[in-house]
Amino acid sequence: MEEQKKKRILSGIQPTGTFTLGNYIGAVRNWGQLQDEYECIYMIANLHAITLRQEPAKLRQQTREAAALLLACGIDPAKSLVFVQSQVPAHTQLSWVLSCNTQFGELSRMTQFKDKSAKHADNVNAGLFTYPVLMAADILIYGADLVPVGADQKQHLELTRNIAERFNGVYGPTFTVPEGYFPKQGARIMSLQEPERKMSKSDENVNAFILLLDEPDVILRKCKRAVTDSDSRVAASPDKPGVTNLMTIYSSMTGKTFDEIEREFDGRGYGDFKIAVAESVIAELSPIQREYKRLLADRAYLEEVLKTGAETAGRIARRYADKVYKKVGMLQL
Ligand code: AQP
Repeated sequence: MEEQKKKRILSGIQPTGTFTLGNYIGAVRNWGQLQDEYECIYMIANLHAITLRQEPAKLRQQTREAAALLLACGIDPAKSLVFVQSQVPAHTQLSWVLSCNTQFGELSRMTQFKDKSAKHADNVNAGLFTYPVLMAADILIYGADLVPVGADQKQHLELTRNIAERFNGVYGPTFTVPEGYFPKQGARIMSLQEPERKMSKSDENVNAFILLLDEPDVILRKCKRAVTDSDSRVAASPDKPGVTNLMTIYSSMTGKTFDEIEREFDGRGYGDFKIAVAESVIAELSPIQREYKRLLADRAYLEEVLKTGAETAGRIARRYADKVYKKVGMLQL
């Protein structure tokens, strides 16, 4: 019997800082679990990162660290393609053609642009505006079937689909129109200080997030300081966003349901609960941190993984970019 071709999944993460527990629970942890079922392509999105001002030396270091962290979190370069976005120039080449097939009005409607330009009013650059076009290129250039997206990226994926369909309509079938992939587990983790906002690695308040490389005492301190609610009952509810967020974290770490957690902490108050949350996070992150340190010390290996990844990704991407350039009438060399 003919073996069915695996579907191709593409996802990326920006090297804008050490990954948070939110990045891990919402994205990276799931990525490792997809490797056997799908053909996975994981990109460190350093070109996207410079839509906000970055310190060059720090960005380089964070890019290496992001690679080491992805591998430490279980992404196996023998199974998945791992590479750095800027090392595959075809992404930006395709991005230009796609931007000529994207309307100004469409980009103006993107809520992430509105949010980020309000937050960084001193640097509303054109890259921030055209970010979703580069994201469309990242996806379409691999013919990805599926793209894992959180709520905040849904609109960008919809735009990618529109661009692909429009291009296919004008130039003939070229791009696979990707679908969203919604993982079974993949909760949205909120800030520990302002639980109505998502946990973000670029949050100015360091107590708002747990980083994957935080030491145990730091994790314990941040959990203890996490904002909770006025009563002391461990129970999930929309009017208890702080406790609900901690329960989501605890549930993601231990596999326990909300009901089980409520029973476990019945009558025990927040103090015990916060310590248990911290301990569960420490237990999950300790082996990742050990593996991360080992990998980061082996720079030759990391560079080899990224080089091989960029070469393989580059071959796939080049083929798509050539096809597109030919279709839109560029002279071939
Ligand atoms: N709080 C979160 N809960 C669940 N999933 C999350 N992701 C991010 N924050 C949470 C998911 O992580 C993946 C990679 O995200 P990214 O680094 O490319 O960009 P982001 O979503 O903007 O993440 P941050 O941490 O908030 O970065 P900064 O602060 O630099 O903007 C995505 O799949 C995302 O859904």
